Amino acid sequence: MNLLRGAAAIAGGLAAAAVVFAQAVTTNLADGEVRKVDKAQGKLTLRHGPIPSLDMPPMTMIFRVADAKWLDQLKEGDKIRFSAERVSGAITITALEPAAK
Ligand SMILES: [Cu+2]
Repeated sequence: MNLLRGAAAIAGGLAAAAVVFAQAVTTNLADGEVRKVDKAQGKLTLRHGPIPSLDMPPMTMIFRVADAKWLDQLKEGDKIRFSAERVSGAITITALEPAAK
């Protein structure tokens, strides 16, 4: 009986973790508009909205991107949604997608 209860508790814990993860992904996406693409440096200049995960207000700034190949898909004026994290002291875009039209 104790074993069964333990298994149920673990399953419940995983379900709760999945829900929290989904919320975090949704709320961590910030809006951005591409101002400049620097493929040589692997950097992207964005005019971005608030980034709650970094406690950052809207501004225009330069980001590193986790994968420089993403820059091939982008051009000035594109609207995107993205998440950013501090990686080794540099603010880095860790995920991005085209903004829904
Ligand atoms: Cu900023």
